[in-house]
Amino acid sequence: MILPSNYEYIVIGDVHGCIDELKTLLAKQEFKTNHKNLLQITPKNKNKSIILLGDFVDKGSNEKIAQSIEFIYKNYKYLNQERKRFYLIRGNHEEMVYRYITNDPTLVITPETIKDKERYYNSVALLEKNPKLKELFLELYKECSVWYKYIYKEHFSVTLTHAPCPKRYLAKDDIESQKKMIKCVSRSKNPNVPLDELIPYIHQEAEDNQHYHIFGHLSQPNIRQYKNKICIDTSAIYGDTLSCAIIKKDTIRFDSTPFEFKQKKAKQRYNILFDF
Ligand SMILES: [Mn+2]
Repeated sequence: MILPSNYEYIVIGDVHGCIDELKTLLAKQEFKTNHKNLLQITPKNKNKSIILLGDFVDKGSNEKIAQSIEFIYKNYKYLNQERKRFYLIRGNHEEMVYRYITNDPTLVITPETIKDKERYYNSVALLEKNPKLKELFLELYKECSVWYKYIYKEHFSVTLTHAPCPKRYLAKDDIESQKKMIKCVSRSKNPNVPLDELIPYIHQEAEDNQHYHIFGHLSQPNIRQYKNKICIDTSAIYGDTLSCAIIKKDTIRFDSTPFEFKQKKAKQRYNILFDF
């Protein structure tokens, strides 16, 4: 899916229920919410669009996940009235939550998957007991794309996906490529492998050019960039920051906002990307 290059894009990393931080970050980028929780279009932001890079559900508290879904739903509808201003990219958490709540027949239920559901996908239980919220989520899920690409003239482009993936799968629409753009090999299942060994292609394929790949998924203590590969998941729900990349013409800049402690932070051990 190609993005029109005459607009500016605010690309936001893994939200995981950090709704307060999402609102703060958007306000810093000229999108302020009104008393109805709607993002206001003003002369300052009329040429800007918002893109969520996936994983807006799970890990946060039930209250904050519910608020996130409601906020995203309502503003997705509201901002996209006259032109598309709000885009969603599918993360592995949206994907798995969708599969659980729709009883996907290809998802084999074992003691292991039941444990995973409680441990990693806490939105499932929340949506199962709240049919109205579940409807909103299902509608948002359908609106998610697996990738977007921004192209500015010949020399500059940015491909956006939730997870890092080998170059050969990028911006392709077959089922295998889609899977690769949504989730890479699991860190939790390979806890003792350094991240750069677990996904070596990401630094091996990095190039010194202006054809960037921006992704999230791998929570990091800060924005990690190596040549044209950039990870913007800066661990908001783990108590660090929520970050965005701002694409304007042929430039990329970044902004972040700290965790606001309005919910309990989740626990994790870092595994740093581009740690060489
Ligand atoms: Mn993810």
